[in-house]
Amino acid sequence: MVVPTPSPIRSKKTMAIGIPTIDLSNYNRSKLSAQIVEACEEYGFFKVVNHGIPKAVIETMETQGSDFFAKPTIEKQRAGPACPFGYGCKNIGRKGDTGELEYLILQTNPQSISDRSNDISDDPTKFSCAVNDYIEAVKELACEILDLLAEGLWVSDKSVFSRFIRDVQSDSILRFNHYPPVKDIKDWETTPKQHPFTNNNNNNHSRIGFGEHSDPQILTILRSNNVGGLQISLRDGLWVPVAPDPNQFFVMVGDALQALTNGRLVSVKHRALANSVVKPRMSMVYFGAPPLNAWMSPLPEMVSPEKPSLYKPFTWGEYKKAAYTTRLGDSRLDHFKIN
Ligand code: GA4
Repeated sequence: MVVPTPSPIRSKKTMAIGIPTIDLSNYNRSKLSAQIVEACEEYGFFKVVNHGIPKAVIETMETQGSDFFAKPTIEKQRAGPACPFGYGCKNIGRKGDTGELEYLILQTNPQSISDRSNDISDDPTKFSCAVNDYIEAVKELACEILDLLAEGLWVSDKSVFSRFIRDVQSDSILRFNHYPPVKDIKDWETTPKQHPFTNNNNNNHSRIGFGEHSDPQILTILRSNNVGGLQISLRDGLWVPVAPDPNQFFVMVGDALQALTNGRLVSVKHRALANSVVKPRMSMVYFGAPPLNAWMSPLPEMVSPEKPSLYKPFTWGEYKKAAYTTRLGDSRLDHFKIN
């Protein structure tokens, strides 16, 4: 059973529902795996509690992120531009998308973190240690969830998903997003073009922190401070705010997992709105990805005469390359669909 959150979300077509919450301390493994599959089929999104990641690992990492964003712009720019790794401000991707945020994107292998840490922190060793510890912890969490998913889907090879992100060549990344508070909310309320819930993230004055998109990778593990802003899109198109919870993690299905499961699990469309509160929102996001040469063809168990393959086989490298030619809000997987 998926545990509903205390304040139910009401959607046009559905009854009272909540964002699914998965308790990883549930000793009944088959029940747990069934819950995770259900959440990934229905929402492509869930919150995980009792995840076992020490608070100190999360807080040390948060301090590193906050210290970096507190630096003067000129210093932060030493870690940029983000092409695609490093510090970036407002520009997202290569096709002109923008958002009200600044960010830092890192490759997850220890060597590349160490190489970049001099431009990011005044104490590069401390920075590298904090980031490596955090990555190890969230990678393990992602692998545990992926193994449970494989079990719940009755796939014969239980490590089929987690092996991709455990691979030394894994293309996984880590991203800090920093959303400064929006100064004068009244401006948007009086100007029709700048409606708060616009989806047009090309508008420089829009309230969009990070526009609507699905993540291209396999699985995303997101943690934020206690400032809200994240919203997910339900199947019927309704946008639902996700209450922030600094002690827990949010998990998102990415496009690659949707392809591997032949569309049984769905990648979730999500976005982040800028906030009017005084405190900035900061999220730390791990994107678990396969090696560039790994094939993302639907697993044999997910294909049958009744459910033929929905997607042409592609490597992660091909998908990633194609993703960078799209706008943020595009449905990228559609390009790989078999008619
Ligand atoms: C979305 C998920 C990750 O944040 C990201 C993003 C990347 C970027 O910001 O450079 C992309 C976006 C993300 C998907 C489509 C392309 C690439 C911006 C963009 C328009 C780092 C990623 O891997 O894909």
